[in-house]
Amino acid sequence: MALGNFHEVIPPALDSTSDPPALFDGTKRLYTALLCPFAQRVWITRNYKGLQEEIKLVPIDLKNRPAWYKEKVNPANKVPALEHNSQIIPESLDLIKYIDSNFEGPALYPDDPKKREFAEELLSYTDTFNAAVFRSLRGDAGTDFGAPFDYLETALSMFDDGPFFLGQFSLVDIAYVPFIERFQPFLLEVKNYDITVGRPKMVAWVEEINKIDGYTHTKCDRQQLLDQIKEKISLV
Ligand SMILES: N[C@@H](CCC(=O)N[C@@H](CS)C(=O)NCC(=O)O)C(=O)O
Repeated sequence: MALGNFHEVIPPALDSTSDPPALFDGTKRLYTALLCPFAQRVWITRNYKGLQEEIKLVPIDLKNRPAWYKEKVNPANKVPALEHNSQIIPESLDLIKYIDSNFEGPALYPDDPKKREFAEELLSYTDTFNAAVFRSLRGDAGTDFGAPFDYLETALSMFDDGPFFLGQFSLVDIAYVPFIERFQPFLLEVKNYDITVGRPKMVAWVEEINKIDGYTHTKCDRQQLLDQIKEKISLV
């Protein structure tokens, strides 16, 4: 799937001074934040399925959130959230599955039961993976940078019908890529650790995923990502 020449103009983020959109008027809206890796998962899914015209992006300024966002859209006050069929659907992993099942476009979840079972295992590992990397970045005792990436390298060896986690590109790749996009340059620049050394499957995965327009159109500025991780490490 290619976005071709589609060049999306991202609307400005809504903040505490902004009025809400015309909620539940039938418009499908993805409430997002451009630097949020969870929201990026949903943005990639929407792009890959060719839903750029159908699902409108509504960026929210997370540092100066509009009060109506919590009151009327998502009581958890987080992005991402999707407005669809008079409902709000939160939580990125639920949302990427929801969009895949409820909208047109190339399927991102295979039918093969073996692949589905592995997909569930990898999707449920994402939080563990992120937490493990953050613990190692903070230098917690008993942690090392390599272990979570070794897990992914082994996972990437499971199917040989393509370079992605389930062979072909899927929701699993989408769930991980925003985080790898952040961890890879951070580990390289700040910790002098290259996640691709000794991990040939990871090398191929990074190369191939960077050919997917639906993803590359969502990539963030590298320096902003490095600053974001630095901020998170000192906060957590
Ligand atoms: N588990 C949620 C996490 C979403 C999340 O933490 N989003 C962050 C931005 S990256 C957020 O909205 N934070 C605002 C807050 O926690 O108040 C998901 O997967 O969608």
